[in-house]
Amino acid sequence: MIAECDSSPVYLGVDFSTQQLKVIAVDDALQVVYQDCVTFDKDLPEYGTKCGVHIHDDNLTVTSPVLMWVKALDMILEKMKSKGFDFSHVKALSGTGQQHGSVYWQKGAEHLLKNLSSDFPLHHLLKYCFAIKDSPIWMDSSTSVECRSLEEAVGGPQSLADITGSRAYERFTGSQIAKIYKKCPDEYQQTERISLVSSFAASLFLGSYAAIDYSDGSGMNLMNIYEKTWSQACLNACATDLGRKLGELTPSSAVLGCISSYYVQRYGFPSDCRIVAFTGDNPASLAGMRLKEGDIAVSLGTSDTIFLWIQDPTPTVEGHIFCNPVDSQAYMALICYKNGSLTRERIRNDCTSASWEEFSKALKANDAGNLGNLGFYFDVMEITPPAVGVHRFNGQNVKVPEFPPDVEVRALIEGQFLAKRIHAEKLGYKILPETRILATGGASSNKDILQVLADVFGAPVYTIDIANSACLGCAYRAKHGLLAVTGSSFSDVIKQAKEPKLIARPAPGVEQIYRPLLKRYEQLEEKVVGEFVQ
Ligand code: XUL
Repeated sequence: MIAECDSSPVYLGVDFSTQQLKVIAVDDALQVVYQDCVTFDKDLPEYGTKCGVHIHDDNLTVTSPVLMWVKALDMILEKMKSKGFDFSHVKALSGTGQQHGSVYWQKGAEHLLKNLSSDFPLHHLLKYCFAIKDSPIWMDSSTSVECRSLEEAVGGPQSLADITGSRAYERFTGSQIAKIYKKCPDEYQQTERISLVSSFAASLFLGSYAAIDYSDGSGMNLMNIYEKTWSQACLNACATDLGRKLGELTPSSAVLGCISSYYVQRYGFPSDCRIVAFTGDNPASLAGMRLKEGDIAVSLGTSDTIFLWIQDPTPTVEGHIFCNPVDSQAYMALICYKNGSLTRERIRNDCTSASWEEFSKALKANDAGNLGNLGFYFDVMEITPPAVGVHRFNGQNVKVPEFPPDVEVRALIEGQFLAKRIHAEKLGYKILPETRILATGGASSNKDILQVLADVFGAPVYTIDIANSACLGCAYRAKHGLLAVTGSSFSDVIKQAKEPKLIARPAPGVEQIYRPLLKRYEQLEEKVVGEFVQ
């Protein structure tokens, strides 16, 4: 699709996600007029990533090459240009990135960013700009030691959650920075700015360092989520001179400035194209799905997440509270699961000759409840609950070594959704008659998977047309950022956007099947975690 050749405004959203760089353009009526992507493994094979990442030998450290992200940006803009995308209509641009990952800009990098020559691609110009070439990302779980010392420094896990919205998590940026400070002191010394993936991407467009926004900043274990300032106690516990290296924080809908002249000269963006603060992918998804209080979002991507809109948060040691990206008075609660689409793909390959069609058939081969068989599929160390391995139980709660392929497929999908409902209810979420489940992410295009979601939650499931709600949310946020200065709220701005549509209703009678299964699953989960702890 090519943007119309009239003078109507266009808003751009970009998403630096784990496996791809994506872009969506919407017109003034918020209809999608262009979509594109660059897939890291396929389009940038020279970086040797698998699913966009490098898993190191310890199986705990996970990084992505920062220059790969920069080159992906060159590539996608060139692609858009060669397809005739008219950049001159882009009034505002915003974006998002996988949460928690960090980028370490070398001393002198901002000077280079401010003086980019439009004759060269960015990955040439920024080649020597990074003190750490492999950025730690959200899949990393190598920082348990740093987590414990951060919690101890502020009085324990609950105290840290009371300040930052979460107890210490390995992937959160504070502990990641603490590890780099300890293990690579010279590189840390050489770093003049630390960005999140989102603010790093915003910096590329801005041509200077972009501030970290409140919502993505909540995923660092470093920010006081009520005061929206860095917590000095948390900063001190992680590294010296950290406040200066992180820079200021900013509201998620703030206009950061105009686009760098590099993009004006090289691609024809208008020089007054506004850059609206970038944010994390889950907050951006909340915007793209038009989530309201009472809804629950279920995102089925590389990571699975569930999130809710909340007004008065009470952080606990399970799950996270982030500042809300579209309403500065509100918050969002989130739980993240590492074993999402990669585990679904693995089971699809093992059980159904690598076809989603076959996977759907297998899913439908058994009735709701899977004859009492339940499974836990943690190919990699899970976050909630902290456990690893595959654990299968028959209807008598006896551990079994394997299931027939059909049973395995249903056990995986039912298990993933039972876990999500149990954990959401532990966060205080109540399923009411008006509850809507908003599904997004790659697997949300599979109606059979969404039917199981509706059945397990006992609530209707809705989707939006665009599976990448994070990227779409940023195109919406770009327009909102531009209008927010005149007092428009996000909900006013998105009135014109398409409403989510109903995909699945719970089948009659399933409630009676899943109610006892939820209890059993919860008890078995405790058993699995107990085994792991011993
Ligand atoms: C959320 C999380 C992941 C990443 C990658 O806490 O770690 O969802 O944002 O998508």
